[in-house]
Amino acid sequence: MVGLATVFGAGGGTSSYAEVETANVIVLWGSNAREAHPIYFHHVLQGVRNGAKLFVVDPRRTASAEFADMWLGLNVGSDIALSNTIAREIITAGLAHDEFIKNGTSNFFEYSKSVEPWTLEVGSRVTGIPAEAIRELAHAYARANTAQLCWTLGITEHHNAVDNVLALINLALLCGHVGRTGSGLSPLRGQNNVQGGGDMGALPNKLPGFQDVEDDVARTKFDKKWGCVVPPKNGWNLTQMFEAIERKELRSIFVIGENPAQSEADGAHAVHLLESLDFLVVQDIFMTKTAQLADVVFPGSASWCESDGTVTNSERRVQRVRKAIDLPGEARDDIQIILDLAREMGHDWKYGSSEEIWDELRSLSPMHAGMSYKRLAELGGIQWPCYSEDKLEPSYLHGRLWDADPTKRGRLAPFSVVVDEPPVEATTPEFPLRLTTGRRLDSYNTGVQTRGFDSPLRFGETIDVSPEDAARLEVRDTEVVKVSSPRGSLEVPVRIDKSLRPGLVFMTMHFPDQVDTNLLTINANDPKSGTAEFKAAAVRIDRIKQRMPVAGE
Ligand SMILES: Nc1nc2c(c(=O)[nH]1)N[C@H]1C(S)=C(S)[C@@H](COP(=O)(O)OP(=O)(O)OC[C@H]3O[C@@H](n4cnc5c(=O)[nH]c(N)nc54)[C@H](O)[C@@H]3O)O[C@H]1N2
Ligand SMILES: Nc1nc2c(c(=O)[nH]1)N[C@H]1C(S)=C(S)[C@@H](COP(=O)(O)OP(=O)(O)OC[C@H]3O[C@@H](n4cnc5c(=O)[nH]c(N)nc54)[C@H](O)[C@@H]3O)O[C@H]1N2
Ligand SMILES: [Mo]
Repeated sequence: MVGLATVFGAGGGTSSYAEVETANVIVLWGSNAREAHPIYFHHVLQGVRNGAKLFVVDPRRTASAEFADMWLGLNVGSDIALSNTIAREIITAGLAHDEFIKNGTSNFFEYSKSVEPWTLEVGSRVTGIPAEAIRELAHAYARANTAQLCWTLGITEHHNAVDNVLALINLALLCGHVGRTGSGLSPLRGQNNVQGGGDMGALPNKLPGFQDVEDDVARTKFDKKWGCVVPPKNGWNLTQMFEAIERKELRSIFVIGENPAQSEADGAHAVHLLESLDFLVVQDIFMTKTAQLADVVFPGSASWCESDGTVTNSERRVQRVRKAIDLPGEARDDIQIILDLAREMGHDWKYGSSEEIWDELRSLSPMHAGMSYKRLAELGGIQWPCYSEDKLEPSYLHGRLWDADPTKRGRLAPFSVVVDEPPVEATTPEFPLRLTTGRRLDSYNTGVQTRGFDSPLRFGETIDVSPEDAARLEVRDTEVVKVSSPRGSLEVPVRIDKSLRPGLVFMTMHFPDQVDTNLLTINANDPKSGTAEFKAAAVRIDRIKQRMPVAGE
């Protein structure tokens, strides 16, 4: 969100799902949508059936890559090098969109100078991708009439996450692939409502509707409505909170719907910090590992199918959700628990229904003003922005940048000079393997919601290793090995996997009770967005015992 907000002023994907189905070129960059966003991937496949060329940029030959016209298997953390190389190739081949660059963007000169050293040869050496493949992606993307650039954590879970995103935005600006039907930039969101959470102000520097906390005019609107004084300074993001606990500046935390004891990088350290708090409150639908550390647990808040309200997806579409089943036992809606707490703190906020809360939001957040419950139901969801009840805005954002009238273009979109930087932790002779972590189709995050029932799909944690590394280490499929990083070690079975290149190993974070992957990950993060470098740690694999010779071997 930070990268998009920096360039365009709004932290949301610029296109709609329907546009993906009509694009000529689709690039999945650091996204394994086949496994992590299967619904979105259906739209991608529809696009492919309609003739789109699909490129996948990922260190692993993922399930998504199996459907691609071309897979670009880059070295972990070399995305800026790749983007800068593509940009230079587009510029030198005369394929840049000169008219859009002139009318809709700024800072092109500085940017074009900065990518000058990134010849195909240099780019190929740094990324590990053959020069010809880089050239092919560059030409296809630049020549396409419409193109979609989609990314997720392969881009954002790095210490230079924001620069990585800016590097991708540069390519869209260079080719005019933003601000018009069919072309756009799509960061795919993690949860069904993570976009909505941000839109509603669950960010340390934003009020609902992306209004700045530090904007006095915006903030006092909320002061008035809520009858209290909203703190006038930006708060801390998750990573900054953990740093503040370490400095003993933050002494209590209220966690709602998150399991940081198992999802934070460098897990042993994170648990130690949670234990050091004076007061920890957890509100969750399950008794998580974080809840077990808490002083107070609010159990049984309602899950999404038991509650009434809205969710907002990756294409900024606000949709109604309705209670499908009654709350079990004494479970209560999250909002009711929060309202009770507010009352104890002296604020008797009365809302008769989720619609009343929504209408209050509409009165405070201009980008939601036109979305009444009635209209949301009639239209099956509405994308933001939607300023008035009698109008719909285009399905894509930033069309102003193409306006024939220069006075209507607003702030032009700046190119960003971005510098290639390797991951914080280099591989060394002691820790010679690059560990990257991520997801599998049949499990979800820390497993809280996907364990605990019988499923034929579910399998436990493994460390996925290339056939070459397995042979070198003399480890067999399913053999339990010891994996160590500078922060800790664990034992896990090997899975020999052809999708990995030598030197790269992969684990998920889905089975932390069995194998706590985050004992290995590094506590480095992007100072601008706070995202941790989950995608790059250095590890070693040791055999636990001498293998017994097998008869006949
Ligand atoms: N089945 C399932 N679906 C999920 C989730 C789940 O747990 N399970 N979680 C949800 C959540 S919270 C999120 S945020 C999303 C995440 O969705 P994704 O981001 O698609 O999932 P990941 O597997 O974490 O990472 C994506 C890819 O990044 C690649 N990658 C690693 N390092 C690099 C790099 O340096 N450069 C590039 N270009 N790529 C790299 C990995 O190989 C991986 O294939 O998924 C959501 N959907
Ligand atoms: N190694 C490694 N670690 C990672 C990542 C990675 O790629 N690699 N990815 C990171 C990312 S992108 C993410 S998003 C995090 C995810 O990390 P978390 O968000 O900490 O993990 P979840 O398992 O999704 O936890 C969600 C919690 O919300 C609860 N919950 C669900 N519905 C409701 C509800 O309606 N009300 C309430 N009160 N609670 C509810 C669930 O029971 C669960 O305990 O992990 C991060 N950690
Ligand atoms: Mo996520």
